[in-house]
Amino acid sequence: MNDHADIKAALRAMPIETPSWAYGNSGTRFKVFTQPGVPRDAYEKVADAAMVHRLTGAAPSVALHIPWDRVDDYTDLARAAKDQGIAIGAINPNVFQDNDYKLGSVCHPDPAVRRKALDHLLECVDIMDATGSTILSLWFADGTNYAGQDSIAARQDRLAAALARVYDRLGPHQRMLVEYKLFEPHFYTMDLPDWGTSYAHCVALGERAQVLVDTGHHAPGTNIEFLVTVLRRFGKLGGFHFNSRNYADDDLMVGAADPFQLFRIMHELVRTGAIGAGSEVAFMLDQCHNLEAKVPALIRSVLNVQEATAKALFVDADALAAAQANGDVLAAHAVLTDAFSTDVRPLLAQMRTEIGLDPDPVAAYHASGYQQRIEAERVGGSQAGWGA
Ligand code: PSV
Ligand code: MN
Ligand code: MN
Repeated sequence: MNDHADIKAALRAMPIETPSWAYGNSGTRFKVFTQPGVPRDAYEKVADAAMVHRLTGAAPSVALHIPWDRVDDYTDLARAAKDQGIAIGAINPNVFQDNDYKLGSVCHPDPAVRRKALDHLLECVDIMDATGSTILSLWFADGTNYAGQDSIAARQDRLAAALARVYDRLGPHQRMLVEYKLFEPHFYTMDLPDWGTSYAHCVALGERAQVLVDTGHHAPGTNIEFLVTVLRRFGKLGGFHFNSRNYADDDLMVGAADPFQLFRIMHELVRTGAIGAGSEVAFMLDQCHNLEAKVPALIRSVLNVQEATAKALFVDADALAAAQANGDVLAAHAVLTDAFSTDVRPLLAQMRTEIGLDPDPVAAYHASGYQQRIEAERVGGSQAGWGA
């Protein structure tokens, strides 16, 4: 009997990174509802991320956001992570929360502000060196609100110049992932609004600059699996920030709003060889858990990614190729929907049992007493940084 050893092996070789900021309090511009037990500092965020990894076996690193996760000694933080079985993942600079950045950061019209932003980006590469991180995740809130507010062309030049300075500072084992976002916080132009602009800057920089696709950062109706496939074709898909959206940058749990879209993305990744050992595509979550408890929400998110990926691995590639070659539209589509309709949960449960994990990580979390312990031990948890 086929026990799908190949599918389980591919999933076991697929790390999914959780973001430190998803463990902290977060909210909307209207209200932050604080939760008991949330981490008070970066060490406690690392501890929660390690718990997610212990239960899922699939989340071996945690992304940091600087300065939200500022510590005195980053080497020590990396050691603490390692002691708990995880590593420090992507370093995310923050060049959007100072008053100085009202008109932008690296695209700001004032060279002094651009310099300040650049210095922070370079400091983040120092933090990569200290923590062993290999990915610098760049998201810029830069943009304008009104036609004529600033020169679009000059801002592109300033952006290119800053990116080049940071790129030159990277070590040979480090890469830079450049994120884009359609709108918000600016509403007339964003300086990196779409994958085309990110792609063009990354091409100009060199092979260690790649595009970061945040699934929540597109116009409604954008075909994300299409752009993912094109980026893969040119070696420019660096990674993902997974989350799901109904309206805009909702940052809900990945796979919640549209699991079929997640499956379609994963299917293109399977087809382009981005799933399994040796993949250069970084799978990261970028979410905010405003209503739901954070650690189990992150566990659920990891499982959602695994489920979508397992279904994509179930696609009968030979049958699909045959149907496509025959121009059999319905048959080709049915190959995909058959795979999407497969209940992969028993296989994933079996995979977990085989590696000594509880088959149901969410239930295992609730049974572990961890939530009760952090609620008792941590008083005055910190805010993720959003929605103050
Ligand atoms: C802001 O839109 C954002 O959600 C971006 O996706 C970044 O990756 C994230 O915040 C962390 O800065
Ligand atoms: Mn993001
Ligand atoms: Mn976002």
